[in-house]
Amino acid sequence: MLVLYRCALKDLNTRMEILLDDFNNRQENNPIEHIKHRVKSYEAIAEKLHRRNHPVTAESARANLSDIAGLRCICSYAKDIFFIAEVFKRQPDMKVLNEKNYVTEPKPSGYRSYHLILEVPVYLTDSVHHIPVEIQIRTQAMDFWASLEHKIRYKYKQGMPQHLAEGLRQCAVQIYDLDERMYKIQELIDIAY
Ligand code: 0O2
Repeated sequence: MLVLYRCALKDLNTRMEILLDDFNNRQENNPIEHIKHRVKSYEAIAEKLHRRNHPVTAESARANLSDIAGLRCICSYAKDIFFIAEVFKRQPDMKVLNEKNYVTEPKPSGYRSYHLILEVPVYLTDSVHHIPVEIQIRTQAMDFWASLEHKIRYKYKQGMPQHLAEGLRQCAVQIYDLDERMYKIQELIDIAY
């Protein structure tokens, strides 16, 4: 089953790389800093199904999980996030299954990111499969916060102590402020040159 998810991810990754080439060709400011992708491990799939009280089977994973294949696109500035999301939403052979804007509406934890679940067509020798892939689009600063918060949260299986959660929320606010200040500096440079 995971072969199909790997194929869908390859397709989406190639589309991202084509965009990168296109930006470089046009000699425009490249909004993409880097791209990461992964197929969830069997263990992580089983753990998530179990945690959500779903049967731990391949069929159940297909039906209940939309992030078996995941791609993360790291952008320079927050405004680039919406631009990249629109570029993908416009591609006519993919369907948007779900969209979550945690950039302007962060989660209570402080988490900011834009999530798109896209259905990617995978053409095999004798069949076509429509496979969901989760794209997370965020800035480097948002990514820095999310990966550290994820590691810290993982350590506290029974729930993070309140003071740490509050500390992380404050860091998320400061990080968003930093993103905006860096963008303002970039705008000044754009005006000057
Ligand atoms: P992991 O270990 O990263 O895979 P869904 O997962 O779509 O069925 P949910 O939780 O409503 O259900 O989706 P949502 O909110 O879009 O979150 C999906 C993923 O976003 C999570 O996957 C995390 O990777 C990331 N995420 C969401 N909230 C937070 C947060 O508060 N902190 C951090 N660091 N990451 C977050 P998983 O499966 O929960 O985890």
